[in-house]
Amino acid sequence: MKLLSIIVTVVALAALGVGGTLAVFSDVETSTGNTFSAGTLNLVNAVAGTGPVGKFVVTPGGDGINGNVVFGGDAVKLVPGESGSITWTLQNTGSVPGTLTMAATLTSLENGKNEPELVAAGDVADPAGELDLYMGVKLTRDGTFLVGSATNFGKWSDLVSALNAQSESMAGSASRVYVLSWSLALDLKGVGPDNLFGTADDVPVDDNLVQSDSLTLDATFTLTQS
Ligand SMILES: [Ca+2]
Ligand SMILES: [Ca+2]
Ligand SMILES: [Ca+2]
Repeated sequence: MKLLSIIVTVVALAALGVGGTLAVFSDVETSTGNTFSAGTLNLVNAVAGTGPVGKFVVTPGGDGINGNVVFGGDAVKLVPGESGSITWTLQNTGSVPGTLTMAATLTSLENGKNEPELVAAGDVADPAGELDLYMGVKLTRDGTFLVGSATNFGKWSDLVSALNAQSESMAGSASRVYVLSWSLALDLKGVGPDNLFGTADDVPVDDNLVQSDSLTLDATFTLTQS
């Protein structure tokens, strides 16, 4: 009877796993490599230009580098009958979509008045500098006219307004190409009520009004995560 009791106890302990291993069902799954990576957003401005031979200098700009086109340097000023262009190629070189906006200002200077400008043209009490009033401009974005048309130039003030109104979505790697074309007609005129040069309502002026005048366009391009 005692021997039977011992045998039963050993069997019971074995059943509980005491003093040995017990194989059961099991399974293992993993979740390693949970990773968080920030995207990139970077605007690059490449500048190109065309103009009268020997009368323009292009600084091509780049990533973090100011670019511009200077027409009529110190020794080679512009005269009526000339034209040119500035091309801004703006690219989001990052991976994150952004919205492109612009801030543009125009500074117009008289730079003194010689006898033809002051006496013959009567540039006495006008705004400072008139070059911006009689130089026609066009602006396109990816080939679509924002100012002027295929046949007519428009006003500088409209060009500045158009730049400041830009709000363009730009996916990663996307580009926008803006082209500013300008023309100083051989016979200068005002735009007239339709705000376009080369139309019937243009207003004749004395070309000497723009002697020595200059204008500067400053533009800042901003790409913001969208
Ligand atoms: Ca002047
Ligand atoms: Ca003037
Ligand atoms: Ca007109």
